[in-house]
Amino acid sequence: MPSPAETAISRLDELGKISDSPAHLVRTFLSPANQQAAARILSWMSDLGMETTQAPDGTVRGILPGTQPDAAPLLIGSHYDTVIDAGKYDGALGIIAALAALETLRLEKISLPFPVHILGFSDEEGIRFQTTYLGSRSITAALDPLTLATRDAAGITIGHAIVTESPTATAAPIFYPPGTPRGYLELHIEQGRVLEEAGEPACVVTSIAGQSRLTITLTGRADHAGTTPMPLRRDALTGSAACILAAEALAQASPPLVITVGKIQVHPGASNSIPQTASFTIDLRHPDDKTRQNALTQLHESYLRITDERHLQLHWQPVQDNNATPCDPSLTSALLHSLTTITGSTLAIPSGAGHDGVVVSKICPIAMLFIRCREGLSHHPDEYATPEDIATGIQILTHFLKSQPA
Ligand code: HGY
Ligand code: MN
Ligand code: MN
Repeated sequence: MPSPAETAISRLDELGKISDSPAHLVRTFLSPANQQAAARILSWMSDLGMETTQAPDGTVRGILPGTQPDAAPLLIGSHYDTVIDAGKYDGALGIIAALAALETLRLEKISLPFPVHILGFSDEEGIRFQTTYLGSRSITAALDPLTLATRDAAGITIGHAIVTESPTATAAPIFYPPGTPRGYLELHIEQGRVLEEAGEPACVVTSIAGQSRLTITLTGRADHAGTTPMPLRRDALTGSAACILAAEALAQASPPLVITVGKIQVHPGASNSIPQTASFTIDLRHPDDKTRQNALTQLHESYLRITDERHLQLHWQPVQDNNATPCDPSLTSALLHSLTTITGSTLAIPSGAGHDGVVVSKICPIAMLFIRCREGLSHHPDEYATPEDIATGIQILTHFLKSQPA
């Protein structure tokens, strides 16, 4: 009989093969693979005797009532969507490790004095709609009309996708009024190099960096590549190149600011036509919100200058803004106690990556546990965490659950 940690490894492998592409791992909001992954997670929750449900947005939940079913529940979860050409640990590990911790308690015949709700959020990465945290936002409040009107590359809105693509479009939402859960816990790979350099398997998280996501569109004029002299051109792509390098220069000059342009689309996209429009994404992050906002202002001013010089139109479209989010000190110190008990470490670090805890912190205290990942690599198919470190993470989660007061 495989141990809960061994089962966790095989489940990670299994989920890592559920993809919308034969070429690489990708699961996006309400995609067929995302729905298939949701069904697998629900079946694992049922195997644990959990009461399961799936929300209209695809978020899944398993409830283990404990000895006092009316007590405030502890939420443990992560997301089951992925980026494009993803690794199999980002998100999935948090859900699968939570299941393994509950399985461990079951084998030890321990019932907790409070309900545990395991949550699998349908969309955290925001790949299809560029809006992050859709799943966790949907458990804290109904998605607002502006969000529901957000369109994907095919022009489909989030609202329409839920109505036409969700297998549980008419299900009751999963919703927690503010203050009702006792806390939220997420185990996640670090996606950085601190643990590897410290030689530690795990650490707790102090805060989650704030992030701004925007879509920038430059509009010039299409023209003939062979007959248009350089001074007469209004080239949206070379204008974007200047803007993208300006973003890089701004971030390089002011660490730990980071700015990423991950996606660009050009029209008409013909090799012998001067690009008329170019649309690219900006992902800008900093641990301090004021510094992040100042960087955004600086970038906007430089784009106004660049587009003015090049006779281009600028459309500066904020998509989503999330402030830096501190983890709850008391929940985190309880998690730190479990970390120290199991590994001897007292390491606590900030997260440069975004996590669903940013949103869930609006309704209850949050805490996060990081697990070492090789070379800090993530959002990459070579993302890797060792079975030993995963087993250690499950042990820490289990110790934390057992140590929680009624
Ligand atoms: O982008 C992030 O930080 C996370 O992986 N969603
Ligand atoms: Mn991610
Ligand atoms: Mn993640």
